[in-house]
Amino acid sequence: MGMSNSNYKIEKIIGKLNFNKHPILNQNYTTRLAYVSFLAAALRFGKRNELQVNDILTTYIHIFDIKVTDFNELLNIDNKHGSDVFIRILRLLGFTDISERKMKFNHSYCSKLLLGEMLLFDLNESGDFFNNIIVRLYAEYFEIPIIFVEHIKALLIKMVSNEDVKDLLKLKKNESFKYFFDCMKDYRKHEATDTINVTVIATMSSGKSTLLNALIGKKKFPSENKACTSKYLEFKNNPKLSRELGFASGEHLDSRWNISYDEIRSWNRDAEIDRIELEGMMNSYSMLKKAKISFIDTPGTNNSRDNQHGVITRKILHQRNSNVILYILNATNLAADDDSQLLKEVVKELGNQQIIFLLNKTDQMDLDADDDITDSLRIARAYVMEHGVISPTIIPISTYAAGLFRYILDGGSLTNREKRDALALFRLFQSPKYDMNRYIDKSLIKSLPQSAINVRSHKNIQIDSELLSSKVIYEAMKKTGIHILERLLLQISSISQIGR
Ligand SMILES: Nc1nc2c(ncn2[C@@H]2O[C@H](COP(=O)(O)OP(=O)(O)O)[C@@H](O)[C@H]2O)c(=O)[nH]1
Ligand SMILES: [Mg+2]
Repeated sequence: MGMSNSNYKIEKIIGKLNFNKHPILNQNYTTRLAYVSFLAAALRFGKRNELQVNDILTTYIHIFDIKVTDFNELLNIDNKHGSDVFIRILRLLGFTDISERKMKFNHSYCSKLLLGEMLLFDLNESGDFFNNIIVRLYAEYFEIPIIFVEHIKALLIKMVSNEDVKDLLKLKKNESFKYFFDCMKDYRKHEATDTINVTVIATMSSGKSTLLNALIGKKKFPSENKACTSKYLEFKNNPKLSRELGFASGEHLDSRWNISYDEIRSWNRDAEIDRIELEGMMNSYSMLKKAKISFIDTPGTNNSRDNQHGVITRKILHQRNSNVILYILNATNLAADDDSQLLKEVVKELGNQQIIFLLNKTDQMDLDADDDITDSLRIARAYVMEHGVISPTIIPISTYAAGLFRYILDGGSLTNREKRDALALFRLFQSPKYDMNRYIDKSLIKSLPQSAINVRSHKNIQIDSELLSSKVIYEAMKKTGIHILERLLLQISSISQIGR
């Protein structure tokens, strides 16, 4: 059973709730295990597919600190035998005197909370419940009166539709639901704060996805040569979220509480998905990691085989929703026809959006031979100004090097090819000529916020046969241009936050 439009929005709310303060965390191990086991039984009989169920349970097991072996044993119980399942769960948990334990569980704080949690997972946007058989049997088995079940349902509906339930929560019988309410409140507060929207625009293969990955400091945006992105893809930074959420929409709806890069890639290839939203934490070395900031990748406009790309990009441009547009110019191929066409469209739709130009792939320039960044910047500047941009900010950058250095710092894994490239780029950026800071207006650099990240406690990191100190990698990262960009973005985000 898949997701439908009627529960996609609810799915998003539940997915974003922070379960790190779950009241069950104060209970002993057996109770926590019992709680997850009952929840697992309900989820497996609910509206979610197996992947989604396993994904949700992984989160609970992790947060509740449950041993995977214990949990697997419980999962082997099949659900076909109705309420028998509860007896088996209790027995497996070592409750020999079942009826006594049943009474205890029934009168505990947990049983009602659990019922509420099972119902929450069962709720549809229209205020209906999926009518999960396990939830019904659970209420029967633990002798929870129908009236109380209905009462909880009504309370949950009110909570998710943001109605005032403060008075209801004062009632003793509802006290366990205060936790849901607090989670929901935190979620709403986070959603209500303004976000800085950063949109990346450039022609195909200029390094849009590579840049976004470098800024986030994690591999999130697929950079694929063949199936290049033809979707709206957004990453929202959420510093409080310890999981990585993914939501796909279009003909095919899907969601994950812990999304993997492989899953993002397969969504990206899925023709029935046209929008992917990711939410999680940025790299721990990022200066923007505490900002409410969101990054949007666009497919560009110049794919002759797929004009859908142009449609999506123009739509985003036309909405003028971005605070900042990052426009990537290719240092090795400046002022191509395609680019000129795209830049014209961007300038036309700029409005109040701030634009920052990036001269990318500077690592591919041979600065020991004839290439010269100062020259390229001059040409780029003239080119951009010809298109009507007055005094443009252009930052030379190597997004590929920046990304690799940041993944290494954050303990991310690299492919063999990336390791090889990282070592070569690391050597390249030792040369002062490749320090991008040299090519940027000194007064601009001085006006930017300083790095608050302190790499005092540096560690040694092994890459192939070489051992490098994190401090040295951090210094190399600063030369790639990414650091200037993030400082600039931090400045913009703090100014627009003050302005509100
Ligand atoms: N050497 C080098 N390669 C880069 C850089 N940025 C991107 N690339 C490569 O250019 C190709 C296209 O990058 P991608 O991010 O997928 O471009 P997009 O189509 O604009 O999203 C990939 O092979 C990247 O590895 C860079 O700064 N230096
Ligand atoms: Mg791309």
